[in-house]
Amino acid sequence: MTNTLILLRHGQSEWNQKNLFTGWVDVRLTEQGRGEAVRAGEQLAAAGLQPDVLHTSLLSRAIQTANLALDSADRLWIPVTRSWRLNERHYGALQGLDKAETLAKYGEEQFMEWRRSFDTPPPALDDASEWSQANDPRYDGIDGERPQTECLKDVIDRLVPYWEQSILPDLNSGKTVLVTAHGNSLRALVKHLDGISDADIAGVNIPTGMPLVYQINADGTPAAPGEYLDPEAAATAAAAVAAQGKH
Ligand code: DG2
Repeated sequence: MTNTLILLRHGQSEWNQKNLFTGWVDVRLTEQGRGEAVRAGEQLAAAGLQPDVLHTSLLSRAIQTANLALDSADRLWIPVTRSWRLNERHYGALQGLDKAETLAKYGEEQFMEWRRSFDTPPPALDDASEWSQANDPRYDGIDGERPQTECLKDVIDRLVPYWEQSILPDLNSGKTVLVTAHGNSLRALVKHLDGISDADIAGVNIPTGMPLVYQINADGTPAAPGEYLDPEAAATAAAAVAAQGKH
């Protein structure tokens, strides 16, 4: 007996479009991103997938995506749980910087270390920065854990408890679960689910607005690796994410 888990990275954001490191900065979807979210919901409906509950991050781009996708799937009414533990990886002092300029300034090795290494966080973001979330009231409940930067390992450490304590119980009560989150928070979850090594996760990229579907066993392991509803389009879009900043 398995239950269905649907992972969905938000649609294109304003800062994805501008090629800026985003992390915890709360940017909105572009028109293209809103279209991607609507299409994701249409794809779910066409595949006969009906989410019973929704889990989102606290960031507007994931929340907007969920609302648009659920609207087009006619499932806007389902219960919602939101958590900072699904937030994007905090990108530290890179938040707000242009990806292409950062690549040119620091070179490819350092750039990719910051983007895709497992355990090297970017430099910490000063609380006085305009891109800091130090005074954002939505995180008042997590003082003590409010990050100034994170590597993928840090994201796994804060996300896996949420997977075990909030998402898995929903799956095990027979519900189809939709999770709308981010490129790196979903890479963290996919690494955990698929047992991907610290080295190999560097090569995994999650495209915007494309549902990735798992059948999950009662013990939280997937019956098989996750599958995109449109694998060809997902592979093309994932390759574009991998190349971000390089052209
Ligand atoms: C992107 C991921 O996060 O960027 O923080 O810039 O999924 O919220 O758009 P998202 C960001 P990369 O790690 O792929 O550069």
